[in-house]
Amino acid sequence: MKITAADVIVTSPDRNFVTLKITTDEGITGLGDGTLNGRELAVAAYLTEHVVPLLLDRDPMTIEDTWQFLYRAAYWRRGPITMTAIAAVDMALWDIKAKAAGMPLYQLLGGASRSGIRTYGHASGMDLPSLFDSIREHQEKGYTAIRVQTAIPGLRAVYGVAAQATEGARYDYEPARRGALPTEEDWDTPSYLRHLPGVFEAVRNEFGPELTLLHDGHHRMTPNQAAQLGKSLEPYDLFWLEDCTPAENQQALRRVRSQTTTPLAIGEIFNTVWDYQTLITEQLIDYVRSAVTHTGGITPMKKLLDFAAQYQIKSGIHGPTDISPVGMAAAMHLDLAIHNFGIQEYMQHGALTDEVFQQSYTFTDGYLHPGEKPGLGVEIDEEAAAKFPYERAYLPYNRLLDGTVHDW
Ligand code: EZ4
Ligand code: CO
Repeated sequence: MKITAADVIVTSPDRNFVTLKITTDEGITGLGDGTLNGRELAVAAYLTEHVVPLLLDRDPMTIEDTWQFLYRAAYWRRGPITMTAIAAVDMALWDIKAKAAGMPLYQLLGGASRSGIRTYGHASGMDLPSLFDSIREHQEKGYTAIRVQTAIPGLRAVYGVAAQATEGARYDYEPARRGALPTEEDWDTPSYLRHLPGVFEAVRNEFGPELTLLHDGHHRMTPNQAAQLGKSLEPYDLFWLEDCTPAENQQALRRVRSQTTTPLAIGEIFNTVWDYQTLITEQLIDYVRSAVTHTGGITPMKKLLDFAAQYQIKSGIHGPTDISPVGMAAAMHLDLAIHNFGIQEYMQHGALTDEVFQQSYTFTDGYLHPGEKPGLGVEIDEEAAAKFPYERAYLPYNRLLDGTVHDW
């Protein structure tokens, strides 16, 4: 088999997505997700200008060799643009191989290790009544695990809180906004550290001990602040505290880990196994949060998760709406196959996205399943995609009360 075409499809139903479609001389096609929120066209250009010419005439069955070739031959290694572009190729090749085998991809990854993929959704509120409503809405949709984000008194707009959107649709569905410039949010860590434990106490009192609760710190704390927060949340039995410190400094987690038993998850902005080397070998985290789309695809994610498994660290694959249905399907096939599955983030895409991407995955009683169609199980309607041209969109950013730019 030979690759005869590779096309980059940029579309913006509900939000921007970059999709690589690889076509073979035997008529089998494969799809890969190359969406990097707020920097989509950089990946599209990397693919179109630098990767597509290398793919033509290659054997699509040589997935490992193609991955190593794209990673090593570029000379310039790692980074989100490169690793997202390589991920798009890797997913598309796995899609082709599984279609050629006539099997859903999870069968090629070792077969199902469980009957369904447990998910968590995102609840948020300006105050306790609106937060409780949001949690109940998620329970009604079937979720048994819920991420809780809340407004902070005195702050105008905080990451992950729906009703604080100054413009555009529900914030918890899409932090990136279409518009000329990024939205500015504000932040004050001491106010947050004072406010958050009371919110979790109220949620526990209202919903009882069995509801699984998570929280995302979005890289905003120092190691000592994160240690304080982890300790103060211990009575509320979190499934995980996510991204408590900025991701670049792996050693920072030693301080947090030694001070609290609150489980720690990290990695949605990581893009290689090297970003986890200290975290995994020193067992400083409990969950790996990488996205298949931003970490070079299914091939390196399987290796990363197998490495983590040796240290009793589980998966918590990133699954916000900025991962396309193709990238979500790739995550689901891995989730079903690996032994050390933890939980899958699942926010659900909008109706326009579902019109462009035809999916075979299902969501029942809080569990996803990738379905039984050969390959990834997702196809793209290119005519529908063409109706939604790219629109520039930026993620927001964050300033402290004195105006200093802070981690977002
Ligand atoms: O901010 O996907 O856990 N999920 C998150 C996400 C990220 C966005 C960035 O594109 O933190 O909401
Ligand atoms: Co996060």
